[in-house]
Amino acid sequence: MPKVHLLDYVAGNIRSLVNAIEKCGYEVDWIRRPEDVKNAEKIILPGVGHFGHCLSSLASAGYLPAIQEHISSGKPFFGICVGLQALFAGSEEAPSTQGLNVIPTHLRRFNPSNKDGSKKSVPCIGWNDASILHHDSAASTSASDASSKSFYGLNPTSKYYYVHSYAAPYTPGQLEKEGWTVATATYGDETYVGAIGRGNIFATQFHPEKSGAAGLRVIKAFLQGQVWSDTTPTSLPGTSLPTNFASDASTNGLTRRIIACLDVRTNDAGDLVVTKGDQYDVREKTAGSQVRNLGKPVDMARKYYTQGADEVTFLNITSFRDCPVADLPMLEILRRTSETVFVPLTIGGGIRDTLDPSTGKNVSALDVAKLYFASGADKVSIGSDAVIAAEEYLANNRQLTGKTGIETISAAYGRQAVVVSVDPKRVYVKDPNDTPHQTVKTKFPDAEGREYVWFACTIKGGRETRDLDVVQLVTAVEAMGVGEILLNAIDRDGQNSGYDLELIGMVKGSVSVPVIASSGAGNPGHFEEVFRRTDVDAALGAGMFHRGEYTVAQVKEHLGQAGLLVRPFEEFEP
Ligand code: 1PR
Repeated sequence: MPKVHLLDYVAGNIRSLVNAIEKCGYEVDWIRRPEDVKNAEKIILPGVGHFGHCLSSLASAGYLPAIQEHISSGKPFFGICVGLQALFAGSEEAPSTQGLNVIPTHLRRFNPSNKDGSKKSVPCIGWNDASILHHDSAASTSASDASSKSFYGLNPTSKYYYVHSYAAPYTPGQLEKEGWTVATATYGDETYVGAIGRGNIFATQFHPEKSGAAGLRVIKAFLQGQVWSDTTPTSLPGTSLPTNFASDASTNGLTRRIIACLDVRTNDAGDLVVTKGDQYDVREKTAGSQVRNLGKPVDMARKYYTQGADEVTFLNITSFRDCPVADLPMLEILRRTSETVFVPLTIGGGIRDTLDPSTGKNVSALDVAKLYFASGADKVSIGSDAVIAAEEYLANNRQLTGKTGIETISAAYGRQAVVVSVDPKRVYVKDPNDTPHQTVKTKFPDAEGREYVWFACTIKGGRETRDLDVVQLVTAVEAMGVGEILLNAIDRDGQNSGYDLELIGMVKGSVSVPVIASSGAGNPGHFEEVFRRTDVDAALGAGMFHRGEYTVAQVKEHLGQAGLLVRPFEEFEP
């Protein structure tokens, strides 16, 4: 097998990149010391998390001169995400840290407000373009016509997975004058560099290893040294409709993100199965009340990937009882899933400081998260532990300790890698003054006619309700450094009656990090409803997919036909 060298210097999910490279028919050789760089022909520099952390790790390990030499020698170089950012002079994220300065401009943080006053979530998480090619043919030796050709496999109608808070602003003509070919993405009113290349250098701000077939094509093009090629046609899932919906302006440029969620637990026979309940009760209502078994986790994840799911989430729903360090089968599920599923994977359940029963030693939330990242997860989702941490934060006059799981994982892997999964329950009151918690007037009063509701956080899979409301929780965890909120609703779970729009509106109005709507989806129309009636960033479904009532492709087809922007369907030929 032909080889490519990967630089092994950062924390993060490198496994998916290795899997993607192997899927393209190449083998990975590791660069573990600066001296290894000179033996490499093609190098990929992956990067996750913090610009300053990445660049100072590279600098202190002595890699920067070796990388500079590799680039100037004309050998192929591919930087991914912070690996792209490393090519620039510096970043607002770490003003005192220098980049490689191959491109002498600076990266800036996204502004959460657009000039027209509309909002956008930061970090930017989701699928966007890298297709509007800006190419100065006079300055380039390549005579290709950028408008009809594909640059490193990039496609004008494909979408790519981005996750970042900082970006290289794009000024028309500036980089092209220096001979660069630039593919841009636009987030709200900010246009930035999505991919860039010149000579032997190529880099993407998006994660090609997480961008499905479209991303694998980019990796393959780099590996095969194919700079220019023909474009590949895409279509809306299930139809031949075009996929550029200029009318869907409220997404800030991102597609409507659809997530398939798999609640996983051990059944009574001891096998890990995908299960699903009503209001968090996952046992059958029949005699024997077995744990409902809806299928095998790896097979189901793969099925949803091929149907066009933009992300897959696994929630280990009984991990509060066990130590996840001892839960090797769950790690194995991640490992096997990441071999064939090239979209982001989130894993939740049991991420907290804990005791390893086999050694009697303490294991930190960060150690647990490390195991998950090393097994193929891109994000970890924290439930119960986030509630406890938020309570302590509020009791402590909003002082951060730096010691919570959210803070330690976010510091090491970047905030985009940390999700908080919220499991709220409705609590009805007659009058907002009857509770210190933030209420909303509901369209669905309870049997006693009470019209106000607050949303109480729960822990341990809804078994214990706390005196903490969702707004208190999400604002606290945002301050601690969470990157995204996965917003369940116990009352709606498994009800097939649509999402809790009142809850979603309340949470979206309180934080600027992305929010995923969860619980209650029963048909494709519910996805359309939540996207039209709230500003939510993504929508998750479980039961309706597991029971085979609808496929992910049908949801996307429905959204596309309704004029909402969805990621097109593509296939990859290795
Ligand atoms: O508390 O950090 O150990 O994490 C445990 C995780 O497991 C939490 O994210 C919690 O939400 C989840 N969990 C615990 N018990 C259950 C249960 O169902 N008994 N599942 C559970 C949560 C909610 C969603 C579900 C949506 C959509 N499941 O994952 O998929 O409600 O369902 P629908 O589309 O069928 O309506 P920790």
